[in-house]
Amino acid sequence: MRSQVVIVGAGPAGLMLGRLLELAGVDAVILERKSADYVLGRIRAGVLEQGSMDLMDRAQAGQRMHQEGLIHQGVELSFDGDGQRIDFAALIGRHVMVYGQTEVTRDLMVARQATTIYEAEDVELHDFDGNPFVTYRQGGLTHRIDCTFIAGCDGYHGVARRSVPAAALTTFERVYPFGWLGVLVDRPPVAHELIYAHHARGFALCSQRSPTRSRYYVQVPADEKVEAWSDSRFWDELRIRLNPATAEALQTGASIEKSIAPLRSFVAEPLRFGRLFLAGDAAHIVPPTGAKGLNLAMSDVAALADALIDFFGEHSVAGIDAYSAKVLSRIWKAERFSWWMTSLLHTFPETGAFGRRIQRAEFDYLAGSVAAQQSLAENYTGLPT
Ligand code: RFL
Ligand code: PHB
Repeated sequence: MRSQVVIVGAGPAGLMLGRLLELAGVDAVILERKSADYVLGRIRAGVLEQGSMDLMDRAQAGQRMHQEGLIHQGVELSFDGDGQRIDFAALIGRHVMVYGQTEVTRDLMVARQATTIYEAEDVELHDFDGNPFVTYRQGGLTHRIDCTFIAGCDGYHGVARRSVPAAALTTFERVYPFGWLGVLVDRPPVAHELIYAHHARGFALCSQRSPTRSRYYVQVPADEKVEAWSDSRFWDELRIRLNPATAEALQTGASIEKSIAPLRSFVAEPLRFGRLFLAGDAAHIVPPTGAKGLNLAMSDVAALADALIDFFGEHSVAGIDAYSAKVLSRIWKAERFSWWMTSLLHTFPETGAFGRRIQRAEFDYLAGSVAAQQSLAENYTGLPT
């Protein structure tokens, strides 16, 4: 088989890239290791920036998002129970949308006309400095797809970045000594907007998926086991970390999903190796505190799609030559913001009482400064592409 582009990974990055290419008449096969149901079962991000909403529209996959997505004009920050609302609409005239990654993925799957090969095992990338091809196994047979370009959209643990010779790649990493324990529950959200809370016992986040479905997180040590957290232990801990009025209003119930995600900052450079490109979590990881991971994946593939469309349509290499430097500049700004939000809101055992006083001062500065709030709002709702 031959395809102009082979995309590895059918997460939001791979599916969006595939959709943008197919609408422009560039053929792209997607190879995904898991089944479609498995991909849809992963509960992850919940917040879309304006740029991601626009991209869903460009992909002609935005209809349900506009009907069911919840527009949020601000978020609430809380520090030891003291609240500060960040009013995006008033500060910078922008907003975000709460619409689950699961729904984004589903809408892109439904919109896609071209081939996605699910349950493709042992995907291998070959000769991406010359005449690239990709092999995979399915049904006991090895298959081969020749192509002009390979897009590695296969997430942090994927095969694409690992296929690059170590000497060609520089990586930057910070692993945090904690993770997020997340619970999904069919109960109305505790508040209209998201609440990001700092507490001496650790961070907590009140998020949501719909008017009847909520998503909550608490910071836990990196080595924590999910089995150690019954639903009642989770709700008790969450209540402690929220201010009393919010804790009182919290509607609890049986969890429908519970999992722990480690927190990490990671960037690989560069993002192009001959005819192989990396995009999304394959290229970078941010801690979820800034709600940036999915949005960065979307902005990467928007740039990559434009570059590939120019290559096939106009025979121009300008876009593919510029891709890595262009997206890395935005990636690092999102890394900085996500690190900063994480540093402000979590407890860091090693920084002690001094560290907590600095965090308190940062929060008080934010509460008293329109400029600081505007900076947060600008970053949270998404920097320009
Ligand atoms: P994905 O979603 O990991 O998809 C990669 C796909 O590649 C497949 N794959 C392979 N396929 C073939 N061969 C192989 N060898 C393969 N190896 C892997 C995988 O099965 C998978 O289907 O990466 P992508 O597309 O780059 O998308 C990135 C986002 O998923 C991620 O950044 C976000 O979920 C991060 N994130 C958030 N981002 C936001 O923008 N806003 C948020 O509010 C937000 N909250 C979160 C988050 C991530 C979280 N976790 C669990 C890490 C909250 C959490 C708790
Ligand atoms: C979520 O709803 O899963 C979510 C929302 C905001 C974040 C992270 C996760 O910053």
